[in-house]
Amino acid sequence: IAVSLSVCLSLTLSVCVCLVAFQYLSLDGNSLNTADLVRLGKGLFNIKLTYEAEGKVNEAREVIETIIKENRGVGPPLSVERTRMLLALRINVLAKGYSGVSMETIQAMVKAFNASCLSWVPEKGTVGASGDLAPLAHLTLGLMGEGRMWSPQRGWDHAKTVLECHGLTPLVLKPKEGIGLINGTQMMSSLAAEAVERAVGVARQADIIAALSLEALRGTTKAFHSDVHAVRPHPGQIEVALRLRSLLHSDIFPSQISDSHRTCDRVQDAYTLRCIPQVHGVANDTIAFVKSILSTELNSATDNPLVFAERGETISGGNFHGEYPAKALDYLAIGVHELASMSERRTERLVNPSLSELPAFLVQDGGLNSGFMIAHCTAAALVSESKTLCHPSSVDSLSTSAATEDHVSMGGWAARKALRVVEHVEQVLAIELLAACQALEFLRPLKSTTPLEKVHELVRTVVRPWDHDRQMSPDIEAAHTLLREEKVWEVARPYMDQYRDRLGLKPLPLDD
Ligand SMILES: *[C@@H]1O[C@H](CO)[C@@H](O)[C@H](O)[C@H]1NC(C)=O
Ligand SMILES: *[C@@H]1O[C@H](CO)[C@@H](O)[C@H](O)[C@H]1NC(C)=O
Ligand SMILES: CC(=O)N[C@H]1CO[C@H](CO)[C@@H](O)[C@@H]1O
Repeated sequence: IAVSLSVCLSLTLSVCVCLVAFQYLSLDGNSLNTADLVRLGKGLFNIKLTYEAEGKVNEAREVIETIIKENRGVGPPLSVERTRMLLALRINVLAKGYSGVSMETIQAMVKAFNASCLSWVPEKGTVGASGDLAPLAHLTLGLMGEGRMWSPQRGWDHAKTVLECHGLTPLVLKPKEGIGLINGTQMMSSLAAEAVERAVGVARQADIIAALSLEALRGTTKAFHSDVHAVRPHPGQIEVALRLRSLLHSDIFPSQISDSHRTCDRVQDAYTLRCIPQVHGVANDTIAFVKSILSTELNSATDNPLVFAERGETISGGNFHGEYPAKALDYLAIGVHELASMSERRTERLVNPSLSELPAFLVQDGGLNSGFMIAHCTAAALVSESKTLCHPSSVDSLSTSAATEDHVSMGGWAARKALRVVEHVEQVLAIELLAACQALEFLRPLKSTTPLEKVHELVRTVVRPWDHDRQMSPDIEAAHTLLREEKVWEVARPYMDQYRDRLGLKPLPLDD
């Protein structure tokens, strides 16, 4: 049984003098999830192979060919965090025990991970068919003491020097071990893990930001009534509507703003307000679907040939084909992009006086100040770029390797562009967050609900109100950081839970 991926609380002294005590995650090739992979990427944990994994790996050691130094890399290297994720994921897959790589080799990889010695891996250059060959080859090259490597103590240096500094010896590949180390989908899957975890974070904060805008635009909460959603019960839609009810005017959290326009004659808001549960809801469900594909992929043997030790047999199959993660990444981009598409329209409503009945571009002295005009343009430009990036890359395929690999997934590009789309979504929502907070201040002295006022307060700890024009990019960056660190979610969450509690509903699920 695989209960192995538990965070062990024991602190262990690492072999390397540069490191102190570290918590570790156990890898066995079966139970890694996207959230833990991201944590490994951040360097929060060491890796320990489980006892069972060690056994399986040892049994499987046999076959396979050495090819390595082909494929010089193109373009910039992967970031430190992403390289760590790639290495961790590769170890996880080898730990499954179907690749025939020797125990010594895997342990050398774990040691390098523990010491944060990371190979130079090019970001580009995988078609994602026969696995992420080029990136994984570079990952291996560094471990062999060739090319460049990074560690916190040495920075970038010759791989050999970096390894030596940490008391590690360069990996010497056993006969036929090369393929076992480089065939597989770990490059696209580790980028996918980062993309999906960031998508989770931004999607739930998008609900909060949308609620702020709705409040600033004096929208109605009628469309979020539970009866409406009960008759179209997609899980994401139900969930988002409930989140909105818990943030907006209610007996539990009354809003003076909402109360002040109770008698106004508007019965229907624009779709980017009224249809938040429907559109944000499907983004939520798409993310959940992609996550489930990835959790299978992260724990799959995707190399080739596979070594079935029990039967003493190797089989050459096609598990290195990246179509699964590639398709999932394309869906992810398409799903989360819509959050930005909605957000940009709401920002337009906030800055446009004929729609908001607030000062033009959310600034007093409009003649002298351009206010949020440029910020809105930025949001529009990002949304437009994402529309191009959302063209699915996995519908493309080019024949490589003299027509043996005559269908490829293009998953590497799917991964990189999904990440870019997620980043754009974060930035566009950061802009909406600033605009909504600014808009709320024109409605003073009226106050919004407690949870939304707390979000406003949080934003004001890092960004001042916009009274005269100044450079806006530091503000956008500060708001983006709040979202990346999930501060907006953290500040609102206790109130959302309080609301659920009062209604006898289960609290929000804990993060995994
Ligand atoms: C990596 O670190 C963990 C915990 O610090 C330790 O248990 C494990 O043995 C280390 N692995 C190697 C190969 O040094
Ligand atoms: C590993 O990747 C290659 C393509 O580069 C693929 O064709 C092959 O089936 C895999 N295994 C071996 C042993 O080449
Ligand atoms: C990824 C994500 O946030 N998924 C959520 C979607 O909605 C369901 C409720 O139906 C939550 O349980 C998920 O966590």
